[in-house]
Amino acid sequence: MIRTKLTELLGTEYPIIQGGMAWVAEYHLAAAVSNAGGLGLIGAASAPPETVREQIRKCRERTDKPFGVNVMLLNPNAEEVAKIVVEEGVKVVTTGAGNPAKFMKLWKENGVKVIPVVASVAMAKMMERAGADAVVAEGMESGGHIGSITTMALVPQVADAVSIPVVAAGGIGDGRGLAAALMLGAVGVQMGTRFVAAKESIVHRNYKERLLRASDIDSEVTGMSTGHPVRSLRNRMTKEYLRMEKEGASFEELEKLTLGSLRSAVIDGDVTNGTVMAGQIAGMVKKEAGCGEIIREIMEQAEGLLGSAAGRIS
Ligand code: TUI
Repeated sequence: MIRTKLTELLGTEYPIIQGGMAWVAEYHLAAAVSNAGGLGLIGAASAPPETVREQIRKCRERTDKPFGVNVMLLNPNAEEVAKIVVEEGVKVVTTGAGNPAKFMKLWKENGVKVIPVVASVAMAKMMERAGADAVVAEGMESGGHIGSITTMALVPQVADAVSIPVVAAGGIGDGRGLAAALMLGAVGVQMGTRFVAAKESIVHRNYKERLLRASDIDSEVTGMSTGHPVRSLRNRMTKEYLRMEKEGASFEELEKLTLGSLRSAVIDGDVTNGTVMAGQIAGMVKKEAGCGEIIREIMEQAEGLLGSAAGRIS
């Protein structure tokens, strides 16, 4: 049994949070992860605020366990989503791609646990000062919008810098990753890519199959020049994007290439011209499994490793 400050904070059975992935983290997946004993998240991303409300209600119909909402701060409607989360009585919020300080008062006054995703020590310290309950330290192995430091380097530095619990994310896909994260000073993990391949994940069959046949070196980072680096699986879109970036294309030209491209990959299954966001552990995800099976396997492996490690040293 692995009980940590994270299971205590969230009221979950296991110290595993599902990533708040745009388009992917909808209520079927979130409810499945929560029912399996982790913390499922609805990714508000750029969805219309009322859609987020519906998603929350549908998730609640499917689970009586805790679940949360991820608020993506680049979303112009983030403030409305922030209020909906409170109105709907959601207990946990994670945030991504920005600084959630301006929503902190609203959330804290309404008893919402706030767990910002950060990619640097400076942001982690700022979030602690602003009243965050924990932080997710996300390394650049992650899929989607990323920072520049690896999980291995980031997590212990964040753990040293703050007194609130730290959750590790980026490059974690099995029990070895969870055990290692605990060794780095984290109290749990957030995983995205592994859950994209879950049976309950609604991503298009093409997306799932592309992920399942990906190797370790199949992801690329586009958008380094625009200040919004994004990791996704190599395809015609990433090749074209990187070629244009090398030739000094403008932000607007590059944006045109990826407008609506995540949706077209996740929903329409266009894995050639769409954005197939996935982390560097993509090569480790070899089978589609239910969330219950995924979480049980991770917990058993981590418990075994932590037990045997303790037995190997003196
Ligand atoms: O947010 C994520 N991952 C995401 S968001 C997303 S939607 C999107 N799609 C295309 C382009 C841009 C966004 C897809 N994947 N992860 C959490 C995360 N947050 N990683 C890094 C950060 C971050 C970055 C800067 C957090 C704070 C931050 O602060 C900047 C500032 O000072 O405001």
